[in-house]
Amino acid sequence: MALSMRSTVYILNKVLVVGVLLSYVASVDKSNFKTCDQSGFCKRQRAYKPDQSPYVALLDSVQIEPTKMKVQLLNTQNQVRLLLEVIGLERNMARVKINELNPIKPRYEIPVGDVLIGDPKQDKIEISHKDGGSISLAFQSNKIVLQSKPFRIDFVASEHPVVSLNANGLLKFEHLRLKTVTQEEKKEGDEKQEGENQEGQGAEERPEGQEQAAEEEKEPEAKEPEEPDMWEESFKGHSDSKPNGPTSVGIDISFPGFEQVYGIPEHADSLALRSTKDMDPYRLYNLDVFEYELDSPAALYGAVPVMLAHNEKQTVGVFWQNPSEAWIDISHNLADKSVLSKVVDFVKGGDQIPQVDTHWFFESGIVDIFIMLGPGPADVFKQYAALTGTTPLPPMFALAYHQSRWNYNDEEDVSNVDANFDKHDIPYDVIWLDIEHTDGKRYFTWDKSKFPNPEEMVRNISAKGRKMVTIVDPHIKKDDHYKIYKECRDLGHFIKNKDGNDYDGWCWPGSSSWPDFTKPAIRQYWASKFAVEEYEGSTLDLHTWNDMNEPSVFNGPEITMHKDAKHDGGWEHRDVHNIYGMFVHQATVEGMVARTGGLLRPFVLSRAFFAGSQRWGAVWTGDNTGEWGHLKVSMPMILSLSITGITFSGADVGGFFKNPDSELLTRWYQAAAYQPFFRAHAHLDTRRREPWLLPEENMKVIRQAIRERYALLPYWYTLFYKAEKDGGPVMRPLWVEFPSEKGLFKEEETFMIGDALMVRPVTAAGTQGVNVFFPGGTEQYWYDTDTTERVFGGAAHYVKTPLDKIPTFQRGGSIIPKKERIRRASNLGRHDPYTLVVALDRKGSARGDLYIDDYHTFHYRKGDFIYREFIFKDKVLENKNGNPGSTFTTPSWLEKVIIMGLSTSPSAVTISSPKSASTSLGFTYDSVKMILTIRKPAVNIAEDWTISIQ
Ligand code: NBV
Repeated sequence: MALSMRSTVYILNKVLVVGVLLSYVASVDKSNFKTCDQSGFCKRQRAYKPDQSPYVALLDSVQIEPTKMKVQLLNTQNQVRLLLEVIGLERNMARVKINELNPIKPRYEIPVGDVLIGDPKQDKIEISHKDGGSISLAFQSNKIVLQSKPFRIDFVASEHPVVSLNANGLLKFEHLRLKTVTQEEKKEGDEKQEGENQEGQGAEERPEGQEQAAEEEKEPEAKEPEEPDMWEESFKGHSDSKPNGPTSVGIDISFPGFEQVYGIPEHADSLALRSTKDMDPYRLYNLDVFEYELDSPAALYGAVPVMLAHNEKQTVGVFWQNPSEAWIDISHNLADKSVLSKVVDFVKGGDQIPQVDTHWFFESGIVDIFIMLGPGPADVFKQYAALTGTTPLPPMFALAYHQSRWNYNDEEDVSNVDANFDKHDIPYDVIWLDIEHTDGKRYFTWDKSKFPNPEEMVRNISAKGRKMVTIVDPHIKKDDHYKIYKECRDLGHFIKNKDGNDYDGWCWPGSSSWPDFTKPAIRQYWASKFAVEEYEGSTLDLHTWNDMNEPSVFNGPEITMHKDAKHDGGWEHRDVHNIYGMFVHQATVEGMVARTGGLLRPFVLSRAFFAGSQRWGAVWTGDNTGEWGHLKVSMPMILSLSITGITFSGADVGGFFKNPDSELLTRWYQAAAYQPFFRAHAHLDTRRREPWLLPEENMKVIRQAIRERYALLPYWYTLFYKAEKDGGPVMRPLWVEFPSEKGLFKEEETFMIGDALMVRPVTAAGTQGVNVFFPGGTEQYWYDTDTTERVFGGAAHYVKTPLDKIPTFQRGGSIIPKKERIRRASNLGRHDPYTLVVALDRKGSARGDLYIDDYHTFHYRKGDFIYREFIFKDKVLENKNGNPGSTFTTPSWLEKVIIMGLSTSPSAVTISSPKSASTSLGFTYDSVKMILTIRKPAVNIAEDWTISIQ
């Protein structure tokens, strides 16, 4: 009997999904992903090595405006002219844009507001010198030197050249051109065109409204050498039609005086980026890579085209705003000082300086590079934050522990897992439901056989102060009975294929289409679906997880969308690929905010990301594996994200694939308790691994690690509050805190949480102890947070690591606020008392701060929060108000003060405040450990008081 169309589709669907599942069992199938050699533009750009750049800056074309210089660049080989704009920006930044002077049609630029939070504030630039071959511009205390022939630009900060563009002459701008058509192609084309005209669609659609302009501005066509894959290329049976031909843009960016560069996530690789001389370049192309490889420059789920360079004296950064596919080559070299003599007079030192040379190439768009001149790491973070924004303070529960797996099967499973946390006295805040909770992977729906009463289930969870998260992916099942599908189809909300029909691909639900999130109206549509009335079974305690938003397309080229698919405005998917996932995240967050009328802070986790994703919340490092190497790489991966603005990130605890043994899982919990986003998650096929399923010893250690995370939540929360203000990372590489210590520049196993806590998680099996280097020089004290033992900086020390040990050290000179009463969920401890842990420095001083608000609303933006500053000096601890205008109050009081490093036994401890006279406090002093514990000061944490030690 012949199968009906519907059942054939169903079977095909199943086969494909099973196929995909099976492929997850083996490690990455590299053949699914392009090497540079298999990518037309990468190959062309990487091979480009002219003796000398053919570009000349035409100095007689210079136009100078108060904040901007415009000059034409001539490619002396093909006579095509480009327009260079150099723009001075406030806060030690500059912007360099290069586009075609007369493109035959516009090239893609991201609308202001999507990545840039606004038009960056421009600042004065002035010509300070001009001769026949160069122009120098002064801005703030910096200098920009443009040399004409060959064209290059150098940025000089504090008399040092720090960033150079085109110093290696690799600018290669593939201008838009018309295809030279052979007679045969013409005939084929005419026939095709005829067919399309009948359907009323043009294959080579231009961005709307641009046709006329393009006609008028046509440049005389330059004869360019044609290469086979310029107008069409194929990969594994997928052909990419490339109607615009070659459109890539590349240039070299050098960092004179630097030995290390960082950033350009996401790669499963080291924090300090490696030379790519003997491998492929680092690639930025949002991809769903199963069982990704370690120590690899291969692309992963997200892309942030931001690179930092750091040396003992200076930190700089570059951000290339372009969401098309990119590859970046890196080499560590020595540069002749003489080359830079035009730029700056070097007075002392040898003839050569270290230099990192990088070479960037994007598939389309323009050159739009922001140069951030620091001078310190914190300045670069602020500069980048001024461009692309910061992470809004998450609701408190988001910083607590999350329990996930693919899948918690039904309501009973959820309720058992929830109850087991209580039974085993392990706190947790959020339980997650993966794709199986839906009705056939139709997002915003429930599988009613497993989840008959979703709203009640969510309410049962939230009654305990906890939250739930459900997954909502952007692939929409093609099913006429599925509301979201029907609406999107009827409203024309789907991305189109190259022929203008709704793009169609395979994903979890089978045949699917993808809403065009690049269009604001479609984001609004999507956002409206999160309204509680729209999303059946949801409550305000249900939050969201966006997965597969690279987008992942099982049967697409490289498991993603065809590059010739069409977006709003006629742009190709090629132009916007890396930003698509961020728009999904944004639309979801906007929906979560809108459903509460702007009252409650949202929480949305996304797998794909781009520059600016930090504004929408958390990301994670995708489908890692339950192996030690993956635990280890989570540190550099999160650090790379942190320093490029993405503050709130984490890795699946335990590893997504495979079954970690108890030791690995335990060590993973310990590490992740000190990473910003803390969630256990696992593949459908893995054994259950909730903490109580482990041997008792491991369970206890995991419980302890999670409880320690909860105790430190006031510190994490304060750090996130500050990160929203200044864009600084919460989890930081050591060099960020100790910028002049060269020995730390490659360190990635030990890191800082804020400026007060140093952590060195165990990341190898059977580790009996680790050597930890303590930075800050011999003047710097550190205190082991378990033993309170004091360690001197400037040396490495061996720290024993029995299973229950997480090497964690508080920096002398800091004060950390904690809550030592651990509740079942963070929200239940909102009004609990605080403990202050004071770690004295060599002078007997310390400082710290504490941020408090209602944990979940946006009221803090109106000033409804408490910010206290704690200063310990001359044996007096003072609590000062850092937000005097606020009327926000808390019943929380001060339960305990622990002072580490106090060398003399006190005779008395008293507390006084403007409101009450001095009273004595009880205390104990341990003269061996030099620890003073002051018990029950019992004053409100948010009042002015001083504690004095006599
Ligand atoms: O939705 C299923 C999984 C999810 O659990 C995981 O966290 C994502 O990264 N998802 C990927 C799709 C399939 C993975 C094999």
